[in-house]
Amino acid sequence: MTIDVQAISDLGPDDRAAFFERDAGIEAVRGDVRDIVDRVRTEGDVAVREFTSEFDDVEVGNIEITDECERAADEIDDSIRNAIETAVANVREFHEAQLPDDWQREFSEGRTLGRRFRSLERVGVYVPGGSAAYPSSAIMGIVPAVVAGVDHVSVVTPPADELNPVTLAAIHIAGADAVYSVGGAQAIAGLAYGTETITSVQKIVGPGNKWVTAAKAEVHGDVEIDFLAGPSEVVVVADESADPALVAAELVAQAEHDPNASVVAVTDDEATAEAVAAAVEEQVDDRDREEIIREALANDASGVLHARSMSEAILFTEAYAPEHLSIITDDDESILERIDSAGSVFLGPNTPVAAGDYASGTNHVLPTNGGARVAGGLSVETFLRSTTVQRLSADGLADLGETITTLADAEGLEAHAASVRLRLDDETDR
Ligand code: HSO
Ligand code: ZN
Repeated sequence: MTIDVQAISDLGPDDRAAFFERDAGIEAVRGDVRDIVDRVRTEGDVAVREFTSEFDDVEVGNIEITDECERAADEIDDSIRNAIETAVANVREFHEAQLPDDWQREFSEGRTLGRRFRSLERVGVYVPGGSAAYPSSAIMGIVPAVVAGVDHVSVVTPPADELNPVTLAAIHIAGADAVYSVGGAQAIAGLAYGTETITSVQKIVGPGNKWVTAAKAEVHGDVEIDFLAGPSEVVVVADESADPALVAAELVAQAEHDPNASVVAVTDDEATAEAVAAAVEEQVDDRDREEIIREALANDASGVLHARSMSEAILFTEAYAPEHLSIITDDDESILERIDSAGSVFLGPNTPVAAGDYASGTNHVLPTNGGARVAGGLSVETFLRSTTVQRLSADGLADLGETITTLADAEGLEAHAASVRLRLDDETDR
């Protein structure tokens, strides 16, 4: 069998750990990445060119390729241009709906508090290249930044003898301000610290390979990052009403991303479990990326699991905290109600994960490796900072005076208390 069928109740501690403790596999490259980052930080463009020659085997001419992207957008086939524009429009619309309003409210008499939101000024988006050139990831990283109002969006994407024109066009159409032909850890270091050519940024977002991810971990602290994203994951929760071919297609689709992808189907119906595994077997042969898919399906963190009840399936899913969760059951909404940890959820048989990967409007840059237990994916908020604002009237301060001075005195911060008493005394003098 291409993919294992197992009962959840038969999983031993090691099997469970394989499912629940996925990791981005960056530790092994941390040392090398630190050296690359240090050299780009101190030597700038010279180091960028040298690493590009060493790792990408490209002697890069101009590091900046902003104009090439504009040209690619002009020259691209209409059908591709239209598809990019539709995807951009849907992603823009969904992210515009996320824009928070500034607000102020009087919580009690004379005590007005509020929040305001302002965009970051300069951000960097990593757009993967190579065998996994993803124009869609350009859209997912750039559009929310533009919607948030970021002044300057820089993009880095790995060089190649022939850059992928669709990726370049998508970068331009999504609205990037500057584009650089550099990838890997050297690109992250360039964005973090700036070089003669590359403008430094305040925050770096976007998925990449383990070098990119390790570099994001390395520079974090000097710059903000979104999160450390690993290989793609999907969990499909299915019941006996699900068409096994659709469930299988979801597993096979995300498996084609990466030999380390993890793909899981969980069902409370044993016959469905067997049918899903059989459908996977049947579909894999027809796929272009069969080899990658087979490797991903054979992962310890991939499988078709049979649960004794839907509750057991839900508990498993919750513990797994998948990047993508597809629910193909009779009562998908009630199952959704019981799940808190998932990056993005796809409800019903007509909602393939590929819809969110490309064009429905939600973001596909999502937390992996259980990150969904504590955080969500890219959104407009990724590119905003918040500020709190307050005003007290004389009466508002008088009402709070005792509370503030009591706590300040208890902390031994007499000057804090004095700053309040001074105002209260002033008030009684008047
Ligand atoms: N499923 C990937 C995103 C993607 N799929 C790009 C196709 N292209 C990670 O969410
Ligand atoms: Zn995908």
